[in-house]
Amino acid sequence: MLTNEQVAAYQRDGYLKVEGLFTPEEVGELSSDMIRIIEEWGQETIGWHGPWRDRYLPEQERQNTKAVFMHNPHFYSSAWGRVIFHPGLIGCVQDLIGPCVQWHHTVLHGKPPELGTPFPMHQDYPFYPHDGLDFVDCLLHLDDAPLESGCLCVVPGSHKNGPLEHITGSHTAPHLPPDVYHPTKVKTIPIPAKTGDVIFFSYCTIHWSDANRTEQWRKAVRFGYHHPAMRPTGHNPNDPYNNIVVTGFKANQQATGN
Ligand SMILES: O=C(O)CCC(=O)C(=O)O
Repeated sequence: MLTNEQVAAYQRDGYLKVEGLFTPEEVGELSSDMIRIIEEWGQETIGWHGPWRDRYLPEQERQNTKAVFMHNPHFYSSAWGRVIFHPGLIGCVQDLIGPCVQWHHTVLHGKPPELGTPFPMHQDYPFYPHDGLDFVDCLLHLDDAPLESGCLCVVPGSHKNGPLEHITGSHTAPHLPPDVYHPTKVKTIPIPAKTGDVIFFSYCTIHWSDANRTEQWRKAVRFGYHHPAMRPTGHNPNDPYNNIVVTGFKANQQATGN
């Protein structure tokens, strides 16, 4: 699936864009189902709460952004159930973390036209911390995402520092302290994308995205996959931790002694 150069780039930079991984037909079915899911089950919010808004938006916009988040679209659509086994998607993840892959989540980040919400600088690690680093987030673009739509921006190589301390609490979504980590202080690389492109990134890669200031939707769906031996931190080690294995076989290390 991926070339050696692509794998090396992911390991070096902490992200990799694969263009056209999904065909127009594949995205077409997923997109039309997602639009129906949003219309029938979705809810518009302002996006992530928190004091970071003061640092990323002018005053008149701070509480006026729009977002539609949709967890588990497979609860509503079989196309979204099948896609977690998409051979191209899974083949790329296998090249990055090994032959057996466990699915963790699927979530839509929809930025509606005219002030779709921004996201502050953060790692995804604090949202779902696990005891290893082989966790790949995959952002499938259901729409074109030019710069002005608030495309994903990353800090290349930032995954190498591992998990960082975030501002957390009931008042905010986890985010990095803006006095140190802010697009005006840290160089970030925008990754404009086309419909059907997938951006793979480590859950330790620092990223953010700006508001959608276009008249078009910018819908992107994040799939999370990890090595099956990884477990969420803070859970009792004797509790089972299983989820859908999308390729390969999850060995029982205690049973096999391997
Ligand atoms: O969709 C975006 O622009 C940002 C998404 C994001 O921050 C994430 O997937 O953690």
